[in-house]
Amino acid sequence: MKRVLSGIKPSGEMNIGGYGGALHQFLAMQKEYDCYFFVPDLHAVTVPQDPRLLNRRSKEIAAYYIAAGIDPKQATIFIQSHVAAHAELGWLLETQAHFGELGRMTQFKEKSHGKDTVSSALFTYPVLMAADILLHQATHVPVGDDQKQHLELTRDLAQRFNNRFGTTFAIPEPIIPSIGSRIMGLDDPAKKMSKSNPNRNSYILLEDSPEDIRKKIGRAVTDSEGIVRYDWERKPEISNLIEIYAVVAGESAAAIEQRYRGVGYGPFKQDIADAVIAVLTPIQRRFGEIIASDELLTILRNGAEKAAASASATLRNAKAAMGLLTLD
Ligand code: AQP
Repeated sequence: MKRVLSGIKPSGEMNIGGYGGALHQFLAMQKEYDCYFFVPDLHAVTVPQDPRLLNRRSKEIAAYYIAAGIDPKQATIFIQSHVAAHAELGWLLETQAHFGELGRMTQFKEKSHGKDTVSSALFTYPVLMAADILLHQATHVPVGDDQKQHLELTRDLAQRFNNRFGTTFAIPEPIIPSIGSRIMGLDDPAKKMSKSNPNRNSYILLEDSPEDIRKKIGRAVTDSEGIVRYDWERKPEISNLIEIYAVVAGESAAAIEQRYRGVGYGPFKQDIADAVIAVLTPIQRRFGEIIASDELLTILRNGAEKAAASASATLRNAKAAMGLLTLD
């Protein structure tokens, strides 16, 4: 059985970066795989969070999963901290991870850069991510470009553990979408579109109004050439806009390039805004219904129960393999 596990951190409001790199991909996967989509709140707290906002955002991310079309009858939707086995396996895997390899993680280097102090949890974050994946025996993990290195570490840890203690974990394969795996900031195509960017014009939120979407895309940086071409090397600003357009319109970059041959950036940007609005409007409507309903909490309760059941055998096997005393 092919199983997928993935999630979006509740570290800020959801934007179309996470939609393109994750949520949009989840939708395509739910029919083909046994899917576990979770809200990694334990990952969010590796950097300071406002407790009240974290609480609300965790619910919101789960509501966006459903509003975008994840069917809770097919997929298991849950909050990471509701299944204690994630933290427990995280600790066991930390005993197998090397200090040096964690220090080489690009995301850690970026997130700790220029900070006087960072939490030790930020340093061990990729090990918890490995635990999330291995605990549920995920065979496939959809990841954005930026998460490739963490998945490589997950595979290394699984292999190291299996070699040392006997086969316990499935070795997961990455699924990197050909389009949407890197959506960069609207203000700077060298930086990933991130929830934690303080510049609100750098991203389009899933909750943005049509007016805000038009404004933000209108202000998105371009070059002065006036040629719509998909070429990340030479035209990162335009390539990023094509990437966003391709995700929301379900078209290839080549088809978009073709259509805007000889047309300037004005109409191109207007059409992107229309396409983003067309995708987000129904999601926003459903989100409004779900977030206000009791159904969401029922879905999360059921999801946590199912995820805990799926986790228990692997956790027990991992503990027993390491020689920890078990009573069953
Ligand atoms: N801009 C993006 N382009 C493509 N994929 C992206 N993802 C996130 N942003 C982009 C992918 O979405 C999944 C969930 O990511 P996450 O929210 O758990 O963590 P993140 O990548 O750290 O997201 P942010 O927005 O940058 O959060 P902050 O600012 O809090 O660190 C992942 O598969 C990710 O690749």
